[in-house]
Amino acid sequence: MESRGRVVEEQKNYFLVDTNQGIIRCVLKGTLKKVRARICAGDLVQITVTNNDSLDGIITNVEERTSYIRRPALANLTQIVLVATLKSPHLDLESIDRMLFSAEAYGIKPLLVFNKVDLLSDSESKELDAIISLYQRCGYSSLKTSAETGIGIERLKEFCEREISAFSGLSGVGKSTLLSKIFPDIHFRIGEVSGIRGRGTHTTTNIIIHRYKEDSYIADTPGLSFIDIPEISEESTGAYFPEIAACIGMCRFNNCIHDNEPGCEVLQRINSGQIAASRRDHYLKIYSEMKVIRKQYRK
Ligand SMILES: Nc1nc2c(ncn2[C@@H]2O[C@H](COP(=O)(O)OP(=O)(O)OP(=O)(O)O)[C@@H](O)[C@H]2O)c(=O)[nH]1
Ligand SMILES: [Mg+2]
Ligand SMILES: [Zn+2]
Repeated sequence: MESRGRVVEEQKNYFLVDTNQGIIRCVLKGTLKKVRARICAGDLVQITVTNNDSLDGIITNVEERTSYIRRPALANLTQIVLVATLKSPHLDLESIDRMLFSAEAYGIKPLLVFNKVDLLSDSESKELDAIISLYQRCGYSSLKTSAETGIGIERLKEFCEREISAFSGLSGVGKSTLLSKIFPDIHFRIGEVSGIRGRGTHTTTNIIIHRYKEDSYIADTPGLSFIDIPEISEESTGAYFPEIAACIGMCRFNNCIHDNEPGCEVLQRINSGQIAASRRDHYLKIYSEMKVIRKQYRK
């Protein structure tokens, strides 16, 4: 019987495919084996169910993807939930800007979630509101949550509807705790170091996509602090900072990198408070890194 579904887990020799008949354990059709590396969690596939009782099948075809990130290998993500905290761990704007940049370059919509708001004093809450408005001006939506008191959890669930999401953010910001609020029946490791280093003694952890609702999935990606930096030219770095991209064509020099050039529109907007200096600094840092990466790439 033919069916269609989504790969929700990649195991050593099998792919688990979520279909309307349930989870089918599939192998790859011989002719697809050479593209095996390209099939991963999130892929939409056509399958032939070979045994209705044991729920076994064969993947016969893979549909074209709308997005793909290499590490962690995930296909068709539509949303990256960037979890951050003002306190515990301390807010790191550079890591946020790097993750926003990667999400933009991969063409995946980011959502900023500021967790642990229960820990904030009044003045710290104001500080957080200023950060949220900084990102609002770049066009990014934010959500304030507390997995401790439940603030914002219902809204977070709404934001995950009809999306394929992955949670990302520095260790300790509360990704697993938030996921456990969305999926009360699933065990997530909380308060344990799950980063690359901490994973040493464990067997390789699979990337699993949990079905949240019809057409909504959330990827459980242990230790996902950063997603891969995409391979782009350094000149296009600014295109993935929306407020810098908005200045394209407005600087005096058309090859302006918005460093210290005369007649730079970005600098002018920083001076007038429309663009945050921190965003431009992080953009410049990534720009020079992309330059180095590209040089290595050319060698
Ligand atoms: N006060 C408070 N503590 C929280 C909140 N959310 C999570 N925590 C605590 O923060 C610690 C880290 O939470 P985790 O969910 O393990 O963090 P993580 O982002 O999954 O960390 P890694 O898996 O290492 O990347 C745990 O001790 C949680 O109980 C919150 O909203 N408020
Ligand atoms: Mg975790
Ligand atoms: Zn400029």
